[in-house]
Amino acid sequence: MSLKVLTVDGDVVQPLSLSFEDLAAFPAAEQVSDVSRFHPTRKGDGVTLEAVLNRARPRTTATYLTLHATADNFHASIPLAAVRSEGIVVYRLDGASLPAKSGGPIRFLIKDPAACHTDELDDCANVKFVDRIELTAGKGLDTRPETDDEHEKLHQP
Ligand SMILES: Nc1nc2c(c(=O)[nH]1)N[C@H]1C(S)=C(S)[C@@H](COP(=O)(O)O)O[C@H]1N2
Ligand SMILES: [Mo]
Repeated sequence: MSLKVLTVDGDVVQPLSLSFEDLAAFPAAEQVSDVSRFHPTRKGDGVTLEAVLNRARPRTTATYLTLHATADNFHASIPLAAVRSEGIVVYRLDGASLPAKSGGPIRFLIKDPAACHTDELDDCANVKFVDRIELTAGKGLDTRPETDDEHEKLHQP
C-alpha cells in the first residue's frame, strides 16, 4: 500500500486519504503542470483544488477550508467560496515526490495571492507541508502572522 500524504476531512460527504500515486492518477484535465507559470520562484506539478473537492464533496454547510501543516504547526483557514477555483495542490517535482525544501510532500498554492496579511487569500496561505485539508462550517484554526512584526519573526531562520 502506498503512503498517504494528504487527508481531506471534516464537513465532507466522502473523506479522502490520498497518496502520491492517487494524485498522479488524476486525469490530465485536473493536473496543473509547472506551477512556476504562476509563481516564478516555486516549482512542481499539482492537481486543482477543485478536483480534490469534487471527490470529497463538501457539504453545503461547509464555508471554510483549513490547511493544516502538522510538521511545523502552521495553519490557515480561508473562505471556501473564494479559494475553490484558485487553489493548487502541488505534489510532484521532476517526476518524484515534492521535496521538503519546496514545501513537500504537499504544498498548497493560491494562483493569485494577495500580499502577506492583506487579505484572507494571501501569500501566507500558501501552506507548505500540508497533510490535512479540513472543511468546516465557520472559520477554523489559523496561525498566520497578523502583523509585520510577527511576519518577520516567522521568516527568521
Ligand atoms: N508550513 C508552513 N507553511 C508556510 C509558512 C510556514 O511558516 N509554515 N509560511 C507562510 C508564509 S507567511 C509565506 S509568506 C509563504 C512563503 O513561501 P515561500 O517560502 O515559498 O516564499 O509560505 C507560507 N507557508
Ligand atoms: Mo507570509
